[in-house]
Amino acid sequence: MLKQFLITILFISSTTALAHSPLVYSSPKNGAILKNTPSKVILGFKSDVILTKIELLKIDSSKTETMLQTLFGNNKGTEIILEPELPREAAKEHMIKLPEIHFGDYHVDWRALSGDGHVMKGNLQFTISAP
Ligand SMILES: [Cu+2]
Repeated sequence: MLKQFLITILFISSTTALAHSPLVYSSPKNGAILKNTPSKVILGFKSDVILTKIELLKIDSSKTETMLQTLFGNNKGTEIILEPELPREAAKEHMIKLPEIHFGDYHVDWRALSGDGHVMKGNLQFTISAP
């Protein structure tokens, strides 16, 4: 399946110039403030993508970020280990199960390969409010 998809990517990228497959929706939504702990993160794209990276960080508000750390994405917080299921098959929607997480600010970084062969990346943040 993966091999087929990669062959398709090579074919498409050498013949036509398609648009990216942008993120269309997510759950939690970027900036969401949640009362309940989410059990999963859902990323929905315009068309099939292979998710190649997903990282969940709990933001440590006691650490102040320097400009360089912000730019290079270092030291944003504590990484929360997710099930190592990547790479997945190409799909429009990807669901990532979360371990039990508690109140605080969270940051999700993702990276995906779109059907036109482009690497896309993005992030979203959400907050679980204190009970
Ligand atoms: Cu593209």
